[in-house]
Amino acid sequence: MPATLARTSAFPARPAVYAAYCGLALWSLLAGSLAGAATPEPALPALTEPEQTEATSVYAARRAALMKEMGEGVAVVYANGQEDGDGYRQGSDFYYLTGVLEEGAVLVLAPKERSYREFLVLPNRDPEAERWTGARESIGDALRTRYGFERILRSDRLQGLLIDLAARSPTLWQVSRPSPESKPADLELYGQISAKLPGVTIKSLGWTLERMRSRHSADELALMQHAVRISEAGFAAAAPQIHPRGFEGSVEAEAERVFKSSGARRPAYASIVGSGPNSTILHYPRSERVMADGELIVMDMAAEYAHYAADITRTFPVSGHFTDEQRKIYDIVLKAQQAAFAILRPGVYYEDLDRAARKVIRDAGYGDYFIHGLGHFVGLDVHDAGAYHEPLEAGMVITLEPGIYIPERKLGVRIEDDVLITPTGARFMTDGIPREAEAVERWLAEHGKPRP
Ligand SMILES: [Mn+2]
Repeated sequence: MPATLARTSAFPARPAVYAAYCGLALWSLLAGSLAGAATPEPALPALTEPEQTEATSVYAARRAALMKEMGEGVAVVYANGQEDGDGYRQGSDFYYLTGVLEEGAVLVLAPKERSYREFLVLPNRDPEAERWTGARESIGDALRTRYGFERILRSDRLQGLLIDLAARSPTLWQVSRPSPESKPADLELYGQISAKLPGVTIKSLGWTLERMRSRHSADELALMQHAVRISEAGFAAAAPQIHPRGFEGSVEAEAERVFKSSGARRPAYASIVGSGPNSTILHYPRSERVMADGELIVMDMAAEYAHYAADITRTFPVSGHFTDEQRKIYDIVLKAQQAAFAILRPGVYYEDLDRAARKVIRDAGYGDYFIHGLGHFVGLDVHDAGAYHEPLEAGMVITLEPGIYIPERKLGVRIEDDVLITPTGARFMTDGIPREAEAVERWLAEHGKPRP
């Protein structure tokens, strides 16, 4: 899914080595090449069902790492989730640090405390509301074990807790990056606390959490790879719906059916399925057009599995074969993606990739038709957290999604893949659906509707 890119940098880079990840990646690369076969699929971590969360120790380790960066003071992270068509979706910063899916929850961290440094604050119980949305547990050992917190309090004690902690270590940390859309509940609370407790300072942790989130563990990468595989299965299931007189909605419905029946809770974003003139609309939301012979169809659709997103776009000819004009544009877009991939390795900056891809499209004469950024980080969110102004590192996953959109020709092409940065270069995680034009035509002949 294309993202609008307007990002600024204010904080310096901080190097980090993820030895465990690198060791594993190296091992799988070696194992793959020695066997002369493709790299084996990474093993999925054990998940707690039905929530699809990882072990509580995973989230505890992340909180410990964040507290190490804080050093002192207090941090509050609000759950900040949102309702979507598939129910409540937990805010990703909060989820990353807790694995807790309750609405209205708050995390409090206080690294200088002697005994209890982390607190989970949950809304008061409401028996009448719970008749509608499901029963919630009372606070007790069972809940403390399930969430991995020694201290769980109710929301009415949040202010008192903060005053207590901030009086002993008077720095209040903004952990989540501010976004133009969101209301900064943490800063509002900090304002209330500092009004009662003179001498308290409010500071930003900068890009610390964004960096942590973008440096994926081996388990996270395995979950994302699985989200990719489910998504690819969705494309294959949707292929027979691509034909003259086919319906965009059937393509979308088949793909999403496979996402959900394969264990995805929801699509990672609202599917974009646009044929003909709709192929040039970046976020075409309706999927209600009947395709015609000689058109292209852009399909930007992927699953979220165990809270992790995939993000894939393919552009296919409705008839099964590209016209000469379509093929020309398609090959330019593919070449732009290949140009970015060719220079991708640890230490490269995102904007260098963008420039490399953009040069290919501009040199071909279509610079004004590539109107979005080259890509974005992928992780818990489809447009994930990450420090775009710092060099890329092994273990990060980004999309490469160049596109050319020519409304006057009713012709749009986008090719989007999820790419893992490895210690020595990069690897396509989305290697299950072809990209080369001829391979696309062969794949459609194999997976699509039988044609006369
Ligand atoms: Mn995307």
